[in-house]
Amino acid sequence: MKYTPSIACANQLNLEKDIEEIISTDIRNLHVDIMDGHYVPNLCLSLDTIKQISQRFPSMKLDTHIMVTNPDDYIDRLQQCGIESLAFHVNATNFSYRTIQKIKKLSMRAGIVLNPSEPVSILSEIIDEIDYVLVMSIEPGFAGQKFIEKTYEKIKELAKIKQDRQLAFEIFVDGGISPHIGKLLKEIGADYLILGYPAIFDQPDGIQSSFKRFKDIVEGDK
Ligand code: S6P
Ligand code: MG
Repeated sequence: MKYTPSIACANQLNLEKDIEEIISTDIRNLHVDIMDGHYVPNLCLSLDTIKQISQRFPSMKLDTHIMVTNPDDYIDRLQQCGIESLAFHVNATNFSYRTIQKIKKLSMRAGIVLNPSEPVSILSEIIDEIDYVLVMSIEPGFAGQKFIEKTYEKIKELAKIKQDRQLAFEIFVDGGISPHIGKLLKEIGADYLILGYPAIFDQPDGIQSSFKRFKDIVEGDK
């Protein structure tokens, strides 16, 4: 199992300290949310902040989740920020195939995002083109929401497609993931868990120790 802390849930007044604490675990990637105030009614990290994070912490791979109405406008600039992976919402464009090719051409991993109301079947024509699917287990736009239980069926469906069609795409899950939910997600085929408030950021024992606890539960036998 791989783990990606969502930097939107870190202390926005002291990102550096939280990222240093994340680095003190064995985690080497960060989930970076970008919002435009249109696709979702909220704003999040700016491109300048992302560039600074990438320059200050070159050992960290940044996986970006863009919640924007015009994903193509962000691809070049994010590549210049030093991004490793870029996931856009399938319903934000009529031309997903082209957007995927553009991301890959710039040597980034291409991901596609499914909202809770969207079925896996809408990916059927592009699923062999992408590096990962980011399954939203909450409505995008805000951290701190309750995990939507129907997500489990979606993960099982994706894991079955992977197996039946012998595809290599990875399955990321984003939103409301507590340790026990993470364990269930691992058992049914998720590859990456996005870590937010219920995982490591809103915990009294701090990031390092709550991550250890989280990982022990997800990967333990009990
Ligand atoms: C939501 C965003 C997410 C959150 C994530 C983690 O718009 O895409 O990546 O940052 O949900 O937070 P939490 O508290 O839901 O686990
Ligand atoms: Mg996200």
